[in-house]
Amino acid sequence: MKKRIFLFIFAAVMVMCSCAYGFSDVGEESWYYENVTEMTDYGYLSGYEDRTFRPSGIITKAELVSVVGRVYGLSEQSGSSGHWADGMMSAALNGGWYDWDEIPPTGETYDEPITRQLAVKIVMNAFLPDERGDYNQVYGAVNDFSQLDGRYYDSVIAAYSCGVIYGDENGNINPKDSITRAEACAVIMRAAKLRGDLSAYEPTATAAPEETSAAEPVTARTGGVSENGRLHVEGTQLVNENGEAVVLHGMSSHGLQWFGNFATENAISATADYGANLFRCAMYTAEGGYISDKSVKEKLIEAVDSAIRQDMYVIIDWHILSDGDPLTYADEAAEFFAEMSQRYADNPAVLYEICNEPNGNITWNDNVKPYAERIISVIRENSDGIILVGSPTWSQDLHEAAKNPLSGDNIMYTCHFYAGTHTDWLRQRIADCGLPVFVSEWGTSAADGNGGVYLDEAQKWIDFMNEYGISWANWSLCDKDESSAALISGANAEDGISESELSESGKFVFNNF
Ligand code: IDC
Repeated sequence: MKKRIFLFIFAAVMVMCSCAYGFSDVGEESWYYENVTEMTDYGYLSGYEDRTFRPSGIITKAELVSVVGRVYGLSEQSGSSGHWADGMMSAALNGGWYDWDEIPPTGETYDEPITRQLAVKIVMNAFLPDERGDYNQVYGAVNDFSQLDGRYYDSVIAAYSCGVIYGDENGNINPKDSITRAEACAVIMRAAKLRGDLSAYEPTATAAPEETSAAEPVTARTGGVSENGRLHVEGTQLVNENGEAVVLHGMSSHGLQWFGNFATENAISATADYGANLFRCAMYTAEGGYISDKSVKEKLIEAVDSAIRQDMYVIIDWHILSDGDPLTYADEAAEFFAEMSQRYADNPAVLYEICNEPNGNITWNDNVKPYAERIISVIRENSDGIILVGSPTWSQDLHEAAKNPLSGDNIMYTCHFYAGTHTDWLRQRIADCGLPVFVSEWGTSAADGNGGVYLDEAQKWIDFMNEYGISWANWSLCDKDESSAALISGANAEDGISESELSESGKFVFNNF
């Protein structure tokens, strides 16, 4: 009964308003008149100051999600991008209306047009998540069905079957085109009405997007996964999805078994706020790491997932060190990388570093290469992602690897340096080796992680890596009392990292992201 009364008032208000405040460009005879009027009367979406609605204008991702959220009655959650739509975007993402890679929570694509297929998915997930349709029928009826990306099949089939969307005069749905404001109104209102829970139609006090969008600037992060996509190796260079050279810069964690509290989403996000587009998760095998305590894997997964949500590239590092021969735990490594590559199979963000630093009485030919061949074939069952391979002498013997390199695509060789220990000769080795090189760990200190810091030499390294387009991760994001640590003792990265919490090394490194 209550619903009926509400509906009646709703209709009366609608008629009154559409007379008094009608938009000059929304004629009563237009097919979208009713939907646009309903939407705007209730403040879910507003028109422009000049009393136009601009029905064929595009609607952005943030606008669409916000409007759906308002009609649905979604409660806002906190977000960190600084965008006006943060609250709704976080709630919608957490509610599973869309996936992180479709609209990364960092906000840089919030103001881009939304595709029709994604809009339909969000609308259906919000209002009609259980609706299904018949694949064969829709496939037969929609001419450009083949244009759809597979992940949208279910939503589009359901939406078409229950009349939330129709094809155009040619039977096309144009899934990758943008959706207009008028179309969005229609699709949202049709779905909301089909759900039939009219209580959600009650107007909220939230202002319409146009009125608030100018208020705050978007924190723009660049160089992330949404921008560069899947990575490849071309010649000696890391390139993005479009074949353009790309460089990744960021922090390595310290040992996750000790300093996992600096590999949280907030801490990782704080490095991205300074411009990092990479995070390395160092999972020690020995020294209380994975071999003796498998629970550190959960910490690693948490860190990897966090970096992914922050739109960053992320390295899964099998951090051998005191266990210098990678063959020692090759069985465990094979099992571990089988699981990780299965888990992150299609995820473009993930890079695999299969042996941090081989060292001791071992060689490339007899130890590292056979180990690498075994682990690479395990990963390749699931993923074509970038694989980083170390070399003897703590990942400095590139010249040995170069004499007998691995075969296969998307393989890079790591070179690790510490500015207080490694100088010109190691840069020369990189320049001469002819291999694709990735500096997955370096420090401003001496090789023991302490001493210095050696910023003049570190600057030479930065200049060199910039010249050669080499990606890097710096050791390490933690507050340990050693000079390579980026944070001062007692720093708290949970509420962001302030400049005063950065160590001398941290200041230098964060300035170079
Ligand atoms: C160091 C840490 C230090 C720790 C030590 C042993 O900074 O706190 O006690 O490992 O676990 C590497 C290694 C990296 C080292 C680092 C500095 O990959 O694990 O971290 N380093 O010694 N290779 C060269 C230097």
